[in-house]
Amino acid sequence: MLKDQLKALEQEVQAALDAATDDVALEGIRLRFLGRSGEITNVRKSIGTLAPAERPEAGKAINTAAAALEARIEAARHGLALKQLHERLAERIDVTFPALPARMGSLHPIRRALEDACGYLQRLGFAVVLGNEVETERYNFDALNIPADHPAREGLDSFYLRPGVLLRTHTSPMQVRTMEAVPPPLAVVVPGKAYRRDAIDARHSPMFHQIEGLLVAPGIHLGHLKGTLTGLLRELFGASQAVRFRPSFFPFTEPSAEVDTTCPGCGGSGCKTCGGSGWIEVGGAGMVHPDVLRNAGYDPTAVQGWAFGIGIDRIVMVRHDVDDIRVLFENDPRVLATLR
Ligand code: 2NM
Repeated sequence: MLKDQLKALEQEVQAALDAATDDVALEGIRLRFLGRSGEITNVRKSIGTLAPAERPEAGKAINTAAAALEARIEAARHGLALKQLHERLAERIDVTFPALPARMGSLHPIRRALEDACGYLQRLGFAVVLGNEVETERYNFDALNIPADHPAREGLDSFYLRPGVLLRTHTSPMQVRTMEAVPPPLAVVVPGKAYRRDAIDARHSPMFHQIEGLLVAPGIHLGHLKGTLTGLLRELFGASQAVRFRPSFFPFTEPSAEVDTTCPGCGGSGCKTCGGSGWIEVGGAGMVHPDVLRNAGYDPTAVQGWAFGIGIDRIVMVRHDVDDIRVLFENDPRVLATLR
């Protein structure tokens, strides 16, 4: 009776195993027959209905049957794994299939603008020099005629590392150092980072990029400056750029001017980028102050010079139609890749 029952279970299990095609089905079978509330458990419960003398024999037979079921399921599991392995081994791998293309890096748009500007000025004969971002007050302020009580000299506007030493607020200190090191005539351009304690917003960053140019030789005048800047801005924005000077004041130049160029967004007719004026401000410029030449060891009665400083970040924003400077410093490669 019990024997027949167990025999039938074994056949049932084998039929189910023969039909199973994956591990999930096998696990289902195991639970159905050997699980806590499975068929074997049901048979075990029926032991209570037998005469006590028959019970040990019955228990043994059930254990044997359960072990046999377990073995069949395990064998089926093994057979299935082997079958899957053979299927995978029969897959063909095309070793000539082209690999995924490697993702190319690219220069940051600020770097590209710096290189475009320096490249143009180098072709005019300017030498590119780089300076340290940590400077002394003497080169950052004193040599440039910036008075001791100037607001920029207070810790409020500049990043001081210790008294007398700060992150440069412009790249001009390196121009002074170059004048000290090299006699006139001199034509240098200093690209690089500068630092001011500005709160971060869509138009300001405490770290920004500049290019400053300096030309010193006998007889140099504002006409050369305007011509050079016009050529530079045409290089950066296209052949129809014009340049406009507006009178201004800097301690290190006299006369001084703000430098505007035709708004590349509208070609001068007025748009959102230029606030309707048709012009955008790109920097400042002027004739180097005689005191600055003298401080650097040059004779202002023998040579004259002009200098300019342009903000590269603003130029990149206009060039690539970016309205928030932070986009340029967050450096999400997916965003930068769109700035062509
Ligand atoms: C500017 C505007 C005007 C400037 C002056 C000098 C130096 F070292 F020759 F005196 N370098 N750069 C200068 C002049 C910078 O930036 C808005």
